[in-house]
Amino acid sequence: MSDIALKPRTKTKPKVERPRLHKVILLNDDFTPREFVVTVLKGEFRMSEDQAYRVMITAHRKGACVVAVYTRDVAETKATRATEAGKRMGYPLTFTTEPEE
Ligand code: TYC
Repeated sequence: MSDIALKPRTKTKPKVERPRLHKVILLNDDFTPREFVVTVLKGEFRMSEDQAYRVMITAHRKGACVVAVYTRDVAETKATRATEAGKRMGYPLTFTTEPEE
């Protein structure tokens, strides 16, 4: 009997992909005061007055604006906190998240 040692023909592919990033998106509404939107953007997303104003006015004019991208957990936590800040004041202010392509 011949003992032929065969090499295993499977290869393990190292998986080193970066986690997908998720966008936080600000939605426009007719009720939340502009200044409040700016305050929430500054507080939750560490934006300057100028950056926050630009994001707010873009959402106001176009209906929505991407605020920032984060890993999924961070995006969801920030969107929830920012939406709740509006809810506490009785505003319908809404932040959503979606994965980047
Ligand atoms: N549209 C609001 C107003 O005219 C202001 C606003 C801007 C609200 C952006 C939400 O995401 C928003 N008072």
